[in-house]
Amino acid sequence: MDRQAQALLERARRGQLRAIGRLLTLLEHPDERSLQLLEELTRGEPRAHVIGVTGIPGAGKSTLVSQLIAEYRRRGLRVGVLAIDPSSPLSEGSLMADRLRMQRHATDPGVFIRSLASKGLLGGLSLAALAMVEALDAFGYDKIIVETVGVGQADVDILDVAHTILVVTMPGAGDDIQALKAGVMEIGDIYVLNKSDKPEAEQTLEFMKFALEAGTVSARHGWMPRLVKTSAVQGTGIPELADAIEEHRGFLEEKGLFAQRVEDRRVKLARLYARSLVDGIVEEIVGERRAEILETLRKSPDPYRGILGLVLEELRMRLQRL
Ligand SMILES: Nc1nc2c(ncn2[C@@H]2O[C@H](COP(=O)(O)OP(=O)(O)OP(=O)(O)O)[C@@H](O)[C@H]2O)c(=O)[nH]1
Ligand SMILES: [Mg+2]
Repeated sequence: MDRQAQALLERARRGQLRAIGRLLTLLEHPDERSLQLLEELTRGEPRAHVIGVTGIPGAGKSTLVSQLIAEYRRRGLRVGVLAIDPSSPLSEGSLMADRLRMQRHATDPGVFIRSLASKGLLGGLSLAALAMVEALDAFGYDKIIVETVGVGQADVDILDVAHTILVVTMPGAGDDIQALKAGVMEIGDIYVLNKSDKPEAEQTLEFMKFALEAGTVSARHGWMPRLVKTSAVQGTGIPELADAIEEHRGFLEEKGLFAQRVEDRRVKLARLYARSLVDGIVEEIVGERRAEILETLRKSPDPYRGILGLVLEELRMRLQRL
């Protein structure tokens, strides 16, 4: 690894937020340098508890995350947050809003917050996010909270490598049954009914209790999903939520699942890395040999087979040189 990266790494290890930020930026793009960094970062024992936060848009996820950060700080823990918005390159606005909502933690050295949008990420969002989780773990953050916007976004498979998944909903709007149908209520370890300060909250809570008890909700590895009600604006239910999260962590550790999920996460990271490298090379080849490809398209009786042969042959050669 070059000197500059080495120096950055040292400062990041000492908890310097700016160094951590710059390091995460290096990890956004899969290349030789980020690969070296990853090797370095994943040498130590993984310790962090990774918490995924998802749920219906506007349910109060970011506000809730901000409250959770405060609760963890009170408990003496360091917190890293990744706010992920896969929806569009136009996400700056909402990301800004998220950051503002969490801004009260901006000057706390025990908290690191990073927004991530798909824009300009060559290797994709999941790859960048997973690499950043490894980094935050290496830098000693006790809790890593990953907030994703929306549910079921195809390219955010970061959620299934989180240790604990929170699904955040809110009262009313008749959205609850929709949410159930959409499978939202199949992935949560903990269901959070936020905005419980609203009058319709009781009814929704009953409905969710029913859904949980009726087994509509599938449990992962025999864990009975918990239901917690919060009001992120009023700050109620937050210690209870943090306790439920700890309970789930205890469950994972007892069953040996805590370490297993770290392994799953690392295997996935390696897979995404490999895929993005191959993708990049294919793009290069198609760009460089465009003339030949067009020629094949015009003249060959089996143009696709021909193009594929051409690309794969070149790919084989370049892979050997890696
Ligand atoms: N009444 C009430 N409003 C809340 C509560 N929590 C959040 N809100 C409000 O709900 C709105 C959305 O909050 P966010 O935290 O941005 O919600 P989000 O789920 O992160 O939104 P997206 O990331 O856009 O999906 C904001 O206006 C919050 O002030 C709550 O507990 N009660
Ligand atoms: Mg949000």
